[in-house]
Amino acid sequence: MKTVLITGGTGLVGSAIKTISEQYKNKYHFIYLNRNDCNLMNYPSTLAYFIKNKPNFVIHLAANVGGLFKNMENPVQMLEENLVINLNVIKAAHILKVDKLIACLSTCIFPDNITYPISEKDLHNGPPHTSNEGYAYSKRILQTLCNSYNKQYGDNFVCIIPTNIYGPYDNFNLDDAHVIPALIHKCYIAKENNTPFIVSGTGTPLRQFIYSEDLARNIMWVLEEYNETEPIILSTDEQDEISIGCVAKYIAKEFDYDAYLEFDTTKSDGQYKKTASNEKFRKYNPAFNFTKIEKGISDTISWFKQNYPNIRK
Ligand code: GFB
Repeated sequence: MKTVLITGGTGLVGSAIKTISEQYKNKYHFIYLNRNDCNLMNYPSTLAYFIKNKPNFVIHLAANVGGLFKNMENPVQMLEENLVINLNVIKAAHILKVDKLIACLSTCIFPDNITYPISEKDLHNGPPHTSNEGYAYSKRILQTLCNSYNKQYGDNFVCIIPTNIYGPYDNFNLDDAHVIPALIHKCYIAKENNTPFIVSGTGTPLRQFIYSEDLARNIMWVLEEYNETEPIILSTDEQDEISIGCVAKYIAKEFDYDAYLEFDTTKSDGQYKKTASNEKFRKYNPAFNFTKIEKGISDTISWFKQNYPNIRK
């Protein structure tokens, strides 16, 4: 049986892979690595862990991630920590001659001043949005690193580029979280205390949101059937793009929060939009059914309510 090592294995996407892994249990031995098992900031520890576990495949999800406000406040850590983690993991995967490694980027790393929709070829065609420079360049360098190992040594390192991800097992910390988990937590508190549900910014920015379990299925497809080494965007369709204000309304409805939504326009809107084309993915998967945002938010909120005492917050 082949071994699949998942770095960041207990995070949002790693947990989603675990949720859908039942169908693969006779085919792969999955290892869900988290920071307590191995410090990926330390190369000797990283290499030792890889040598001990001898992965055939690596799904590299581990990263210092966060929402708009965490990125705006911590560009140094978002750049430095991700650079170090990526250098260590990619080098160890090369040393162990893994059959395939999948590295996870994000559509926020594409140039900000661009003709939409974004496609894979645009990745390095201009500076990213100022709100997430540190993170964006650490991920662009990860793509260049994978490309360089493929060219120089013939490795099989592939980069996936998801849009904004949400789902169970996310980080719901009010300051560091991405928009959907942050608003779910805010609305929960507003409902509990009968206080205003405050959305940061104007609520007009647009985003494409992919449900974590859909992304997990897409990643297993990339592992098993995507034979290119060129990056691929994993995103819902363009017409599923939605405003932050609309997302907040779906969340309020799910909590039966019927008071007015308030928008704190002193807070940043970040990038107005980053509309991504999934044409390449659709060429391979014309019939893939992405979870509708209302259903995804509803399932995430059910999980949130059931697990509130133990969630990351
Ligand atoms: O998911 P998010 O934090 O990041 O979404 P980005 C930000 C959008 O949601 C902005 C609005 O327009 C915010 O004004 N928003 C409203 C909120 N209320 C809140 C709130 O309570 N918390 C947050 N976080 N946003 C990130 C990148 O960009 O995209 C990351 O910074 C990563 O590096 C991620 O790539 C996928 O979509 O703007």
